[in-house]
Amino acid sequence: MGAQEVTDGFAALYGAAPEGVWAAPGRVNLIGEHTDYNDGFVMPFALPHDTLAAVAHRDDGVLRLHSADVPGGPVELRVADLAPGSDREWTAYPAGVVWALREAGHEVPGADVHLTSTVPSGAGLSSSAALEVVVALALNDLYDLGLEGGQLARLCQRAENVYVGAPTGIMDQTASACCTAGHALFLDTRDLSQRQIPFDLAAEGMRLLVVDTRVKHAHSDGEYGKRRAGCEKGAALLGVSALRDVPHARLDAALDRLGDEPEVRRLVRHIVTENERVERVVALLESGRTRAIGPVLTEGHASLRDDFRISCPELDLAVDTALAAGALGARMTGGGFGGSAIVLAEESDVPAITKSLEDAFTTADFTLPRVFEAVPSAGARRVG
Ligand code: GAF
Repeated sequence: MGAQEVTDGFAALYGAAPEGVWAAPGRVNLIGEHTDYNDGFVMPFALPHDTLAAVAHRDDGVLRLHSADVPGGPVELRVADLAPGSDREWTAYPAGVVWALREAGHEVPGADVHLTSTVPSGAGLSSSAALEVVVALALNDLYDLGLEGGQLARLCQRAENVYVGAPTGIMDQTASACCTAGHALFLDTRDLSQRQIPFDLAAEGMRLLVVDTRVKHAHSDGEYGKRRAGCEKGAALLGVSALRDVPHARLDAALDRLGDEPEVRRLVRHIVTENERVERVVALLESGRTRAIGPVLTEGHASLRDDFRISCPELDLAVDTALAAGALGARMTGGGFGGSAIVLAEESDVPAITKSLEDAFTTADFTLPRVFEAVPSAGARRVG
């Protein structure tokens, strides 16, 4: 659905034209997994899949939310009654954004919102962040709040952490708000500095595939929070404020100090090596050695599977199958426990890799994955 359809949908629903249409994308993360709540490095890029929002302001304290992708009419809420933990439905994400803006002192007296999305949900591709960011950007424009992308991302993260109750980091919202077409975003989650790294695989005869295993994942359940708590425990035992502060060169010494804590050791090893992998990928891309990032991505998968322990049989099968069929590198992407893998491949190998994935999933009696190409696309913007 494009800007015109969502505009027409808004008019049919609310009886008047919207004041504008905004878009915010999902993302894949190239490298840097679970490092964002450890003050570390990440490197996502925006997908061509967007969430669109047609929005009009209201002055009467009412927030009406509707999604073309969810059955039923608009949900009507009073902005003064918005409270963390009060909503377990999809509406918690946009309502949480309104709550976070108001809590930060911004005047948002209400809105009519009509949404639709092509970002696959539950696939580890940040459909929640796209939903938050599109609403935040629309309200920022309509109420002239003057917030820039990074500030909107932080407010959206607060909505997700406090209002929705999912203890996620800052990567997904920043990716949706700040990515640019043709680039991956190198983000330091400690000082939030950003660098846009040119990432045009097609120009070099390569492709990046997303393999959505269709195993649904969720962040508000316990496993994500357990990993986060384990990392914080590791930092406390090592006497640092975050695992970012453990240098890669001192990893062995740090692991020795955690001798009695095998689980914490594994988590620490993943975070410290993953930060180093992000730096290696940045250096390789900046020196034009794009193909050489493949093995680094694959190393990242092994670390997430064996040390961080957040992969699943479907993700491992996708990675192993793609590599056996000639991929340059492959790894799971996003929070884990299902969701998607990414595969870096020569363009000429894509048909064989796709066929191998279908065959392997059929043989394993798994639901067939959805395989599509990911082209680094634009971040959040006004489209109508
Ligand atoms: C999820 C979270 F939302 C991110 O903040 C990040 O931690 C990611 O999992 C893992 O890298 O997408």
